Amino acid sequence: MAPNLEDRNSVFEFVVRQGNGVKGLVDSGLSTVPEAYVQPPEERIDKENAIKYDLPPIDLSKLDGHGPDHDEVANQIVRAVETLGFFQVVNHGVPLHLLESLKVSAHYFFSLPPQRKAVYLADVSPSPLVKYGTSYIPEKEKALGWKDYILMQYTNDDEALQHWPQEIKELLLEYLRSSTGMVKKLLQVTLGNLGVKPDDSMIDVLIGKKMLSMIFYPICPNPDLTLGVGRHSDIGTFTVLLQDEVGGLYVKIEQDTGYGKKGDWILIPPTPNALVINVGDMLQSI
Ligand SMILES: O=C(O)CCC(=O)C(=O)O
Repeated sequence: MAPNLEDRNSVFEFVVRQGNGVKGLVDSGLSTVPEAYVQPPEERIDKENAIKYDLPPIDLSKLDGHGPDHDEVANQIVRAVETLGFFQVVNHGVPLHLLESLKVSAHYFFSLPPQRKAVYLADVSPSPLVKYGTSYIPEKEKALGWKDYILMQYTNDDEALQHWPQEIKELLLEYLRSSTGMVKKLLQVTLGNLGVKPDDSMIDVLIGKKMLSMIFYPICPNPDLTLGVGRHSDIGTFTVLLQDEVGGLYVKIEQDTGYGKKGDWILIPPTPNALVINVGDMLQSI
């Protein structure tokens, strides 16, 4: 049954506990965002004054040789890692047909009837490796997040094939393998700049736990009042993001750089065939 949109508990029960998600809320019909999703003003993004990131994506195919192109690209990566901590890459080695299929699979998964997704809600999921939900910590958040997600942890291929959602597991595994290869190259370049020549086992330790998530941001009637994923940093080395053509990824600058001043927001627009790379806390602390 559709929730009473005025009542936070009713919205919470429908969206979070029953697993209908924001997708279910939107499908049940609404013309304004329920109060439970309205972010306090200090949490909202100053989109009007955001700076549009306009550096060309870094061409990773140039890392394959040993000539001046290799060094130039390595410098671009190091500069991006040390300053904004976000950059885009093309010719990254992850097949483009795979990226397109991933977007189709994400739409497929989130368009499943709520009861098919709700089997992966944290309390009932058949595996601790797979979790479907909406806000990350809905009991604690001041405002709920305008998104639904499915998170899959990777331990090994066998467990992934056993536990990840049947219809998408092969594709997700292929993407994980392929993007991990790219992340290894990025780590070699980044650590190489610090004078470290990491071998495979050191890289594996640095990468640590691998996780894959698909996040769906349903169309929002008042996008200026809400956030999909609120302010955060990622804990690992590199996060690889595949955006669709809608966009909406903003980065806040922590200290003055060539990109802008402390406190400025930067919009990272979707770029065809590119992946977005985000430096995580672990790498930042090295
Ligand atoms: O969907 C996005 O582009 C951002 C997601 C994100 O930042 C995250 O999950 O850590």
